Amino acid sequence: MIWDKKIECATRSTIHKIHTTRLKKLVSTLSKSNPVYQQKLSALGIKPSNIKDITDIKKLPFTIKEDLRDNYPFGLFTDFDNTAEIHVSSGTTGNPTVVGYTKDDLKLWADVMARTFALAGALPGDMIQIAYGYGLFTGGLGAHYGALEMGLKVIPASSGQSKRQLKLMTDFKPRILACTPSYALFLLDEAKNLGLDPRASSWEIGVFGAEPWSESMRQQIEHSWNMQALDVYGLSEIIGPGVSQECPHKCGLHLQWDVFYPEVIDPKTGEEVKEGERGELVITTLTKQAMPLLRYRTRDIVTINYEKCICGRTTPRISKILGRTDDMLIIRGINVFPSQIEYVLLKIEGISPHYLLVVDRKNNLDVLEVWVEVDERMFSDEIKHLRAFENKIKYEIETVLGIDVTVKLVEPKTIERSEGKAKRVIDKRKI
Ligand code: DLL
Repeated sequence: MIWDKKIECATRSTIHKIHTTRLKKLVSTLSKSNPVYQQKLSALGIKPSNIKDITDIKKLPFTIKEDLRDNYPFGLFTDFDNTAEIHVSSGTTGNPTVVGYTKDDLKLWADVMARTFALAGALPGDMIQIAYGYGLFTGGLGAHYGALEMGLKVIPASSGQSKRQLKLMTDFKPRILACTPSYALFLLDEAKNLGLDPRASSWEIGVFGAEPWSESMRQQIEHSWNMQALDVYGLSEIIGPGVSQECPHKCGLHLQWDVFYPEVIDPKTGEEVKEGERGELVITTLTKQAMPLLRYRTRDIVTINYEKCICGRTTPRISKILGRTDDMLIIRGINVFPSQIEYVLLKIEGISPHYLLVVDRKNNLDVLEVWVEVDERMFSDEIKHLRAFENKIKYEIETVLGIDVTVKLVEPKTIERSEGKAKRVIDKRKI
């Protein structure tokens, strides 16, 4: 399947029926096959027979990232026996967030990613360079499955190795580039260093996402590379990339709502906001099997628009991500929670519980510096011991985060104390 006109251009009443049938089935499955959901539903006195219409979704409990953490690793799975693939993304403390797919889920992923590429203007037979990371991150493989489904020619370049990326582009002439927007900008500097003319590149379409980016970044990418830069949004818990994607009209990201039912709520009250108002995006996966999620609170702030788009699709469109309701940072496309770093630091002896994360963007690449205050006893140690200590902390943090960090040990009482909520992050990036 390339794109699904019947679904993507369906009338409201058709979609309403699909939503209702699917929600009923989902609630029935959850109440039969998952103890965590059984408990959540029975705490609210909800039985599957109470669900008569999709609007009844409001009666159902939310699911949050902490539910995944508390039931690590597979407690939220409903069909572990038929699980075929497992990915992880960042958790808030020691353990990562685990997500799983049955073979049918992988087919769903391929389908929604094929719709994604079609939205961006890709045509079967086009060549795509996928420079999202392959592996546990959902970016690379999700894009890969969708590209195969659509009949694209795939270059599975994965992330990094910029010179090689540019050589692949120059020699093979792919029409589409899929990577984080900051990497598209980073490649620009590399191209200039190599004496290439970026405006002459073969890339015509960019499918860029996994991190926030502004209109000014879009303009810079489009102008410098002479290409269309389109936004793709998704999150591992829901499926990975493939939740929503801009079409070339660039008036919001079309959300695949026949399978990912959206609500936009006031994060404080949990009530739905009016159409067009900012709120937290909540998604229910209506058809996933291995690990479906009920009313999952994404923590991403958006607005939503249900009007038909100029492109003809009737799928609702979310705005670009306008912020987060928590303190998650995205550094080089990787989600980082300050609490993950705190968790590591608190287990190391010789440091005080005061730290500061300084994030910056140098040559279009995110860098993270972790300032750690050592205690008095440690501070009086020899310099060589301090270096070894710095390396130990660096190693521990990098093992959990999966990205390079610089650790800077600072003297006791250097990091500013706050009377209110401690300030743990200085983000100097101008996105
Ligand atoms: O980033 C999935 C993905 C891969 C999306 C490739 C697009 C392209 P996670 O690692 O679980 O999954 O991170 C999900 O990243 O909740 C957002 O806060 C943020 N995010 C993802 N796409 C965008 C975007 C993938 N286009 C988290 N704009 C989400 C802003 C984004 N933020």
